[in-house]
Amino acid sequence: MNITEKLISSHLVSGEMKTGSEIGLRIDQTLTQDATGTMAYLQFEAMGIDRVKTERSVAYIDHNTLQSGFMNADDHNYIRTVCKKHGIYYSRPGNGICHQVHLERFGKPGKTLLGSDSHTPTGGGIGMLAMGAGGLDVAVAMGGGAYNITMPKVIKVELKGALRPFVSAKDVILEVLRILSVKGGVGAVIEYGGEGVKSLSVPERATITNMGAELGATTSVFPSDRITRAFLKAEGREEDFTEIKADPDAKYDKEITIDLSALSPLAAKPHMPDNVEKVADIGKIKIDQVCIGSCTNSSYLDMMRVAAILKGRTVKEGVSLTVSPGSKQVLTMLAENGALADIIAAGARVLECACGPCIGMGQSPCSGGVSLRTFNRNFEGRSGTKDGKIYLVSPETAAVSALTGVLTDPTSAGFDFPVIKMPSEFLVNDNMIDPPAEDGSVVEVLRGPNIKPFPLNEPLPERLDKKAVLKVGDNITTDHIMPAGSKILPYRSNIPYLSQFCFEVCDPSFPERAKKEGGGFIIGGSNYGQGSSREHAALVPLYLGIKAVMAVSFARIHAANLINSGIMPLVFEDASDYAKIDEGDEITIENAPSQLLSGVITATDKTKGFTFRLKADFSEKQQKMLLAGGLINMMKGSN
Ligand code: MIC
Ligand code: SF4
Repeated sequence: MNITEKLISSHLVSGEMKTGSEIGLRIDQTLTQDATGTMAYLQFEAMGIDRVKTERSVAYIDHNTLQSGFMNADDHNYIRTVCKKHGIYYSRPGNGICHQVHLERFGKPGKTLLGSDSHTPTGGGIGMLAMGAGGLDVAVAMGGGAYNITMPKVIKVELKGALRPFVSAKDVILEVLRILSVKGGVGAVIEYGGEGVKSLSVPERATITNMGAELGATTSVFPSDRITRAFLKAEGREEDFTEIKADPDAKYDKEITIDLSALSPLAAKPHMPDNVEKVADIGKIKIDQVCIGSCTNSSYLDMMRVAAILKGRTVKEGVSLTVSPGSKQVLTMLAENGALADIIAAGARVLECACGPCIGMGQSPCSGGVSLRTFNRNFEGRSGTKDGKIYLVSPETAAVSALTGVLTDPTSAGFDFPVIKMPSEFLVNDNMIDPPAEDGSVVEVLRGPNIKPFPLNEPLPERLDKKAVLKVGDNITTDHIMPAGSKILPYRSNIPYLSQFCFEVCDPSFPERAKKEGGGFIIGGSNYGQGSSREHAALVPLYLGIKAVMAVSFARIHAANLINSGIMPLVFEDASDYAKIDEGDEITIENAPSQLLSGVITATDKTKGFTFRLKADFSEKQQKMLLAGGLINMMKGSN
């Protein structure tokens, strides 16, 4: 067996390990963050379960830490108290980004982790089967329920050689994105192997599995070996180590080889993570901003390299450099060894240990500004500046460029390469992680006025007769569907308010139109819903009356979120039908429930006078959910 098969078989509770069939997995650990967590815990409460049934569940506060107004602070209090009551550990604001802290303090090789954030595969860096999901699926897992996925294919990435100085783990995942594209991982787990693995530390592996989310993959995973053991030992928890490796005769559906020693510094150009080119080939474009941090590149190793490059130098005039260390552990260690002083002295603007600019929480670049970021997403508008040009690069490229003022290939800029060793002991202090109460019944859950009930759908009607209220193109991200950023994120627990901003980047008139028409259908191209796990990208369309999304193809987590919300993700049987339908067309689906059960839906475009077929390729459980109008309705119905 390969690693993926080993992890799946040891957690399989239903289904067969046959590529493409539905399987149910036992979930050992869960994580939530605050932008998706409020909804997940409201849903968990609605299930009426007293205490989580997982081995470890943790809630992190890292996204909504800009508290302009009472909303975020109210949500933090809600999450804090709901955790205390129901057996969940609570990582306070300031303690760090969920994925970084989870890797440091809780991740265990061989375990499954389900997180309400698409970058949960970071845990694959330590040999976990770590997957992102919508909040509702995480709530079900906290209640002891299985997580259902389609048995993935396994793509092996064979790593050879070792990275040259100034070429880093970020360049490895950018290379994988260049080869496979943002759709290349759909339905697959990306499994790393080969001699080259031995040259990568756990944080470097985690950078690679983290940004594997941008491939659309179910997850990515590395073996758990002596390097993993050393990392866990340095975190004071060697007892959590288990070795996990692929059998010598393991089989894969596809293999690609990357020679680490042949890689050069790369950048993903605006506005897609797979729009990758060599930094040297893009040329010395003038830059306005550099942001270093995010769950992809904020480890101790990354920050130490950045500090060493900046040491004794000054950020170029006209460039704003921000640095956000990934966790309190990282920041404290930098403070104690003096590296933080080097970062500050060079002129960096040090931000708190949180997502910050990555999710548009401040630090939007200037009009048309060029911003180099060590993050994982450069979707249009995500930075908060619609015409901002975001390039995704390694910390080394970012730091060197901040000094030169232009995009610079760090391998040929005349800098000495800082050799940084992984510490044999990290500074462990869990004083910002609050354990749950022994007796939850005495805890009162605090609910501020910002927390509104979540919307519920209705059972699927016999006949749907609605307009195509919106038509969009390929690779629509959840940032298009439900933008984030500092103005909107505080309302993640207020769906009616959020709904005003649905599809704002594509068509600001959409919410009004959808309301006026009493909802309708969305027509999408390929890879509809890629990116984040935010179920708000399904809950808001549900609130606006969307009954189905008809697309050429869907991203995994978003399709699952739509189904959980009772919205049908339907795939054009003949992709050329996409072009024939225009926004505003009247579309009818007769006998919707029985057609759904048959696996194919025939719809009529009354405006154009033609019929077309849509694949309704759902498991039995998903069919039930769609008929009932979503997971919560289905669960209520079966009680
Ligand atoms: C993101 O990077 O887009 C986020 C914000 O972390 C999301 C979750 C969210 O929208 O709350 C993700 O990646 O799932
Ligand atoms: Fe936070 Fe950005 Fe990572 Fe999402 S991608 S979890 S916003 S740091």
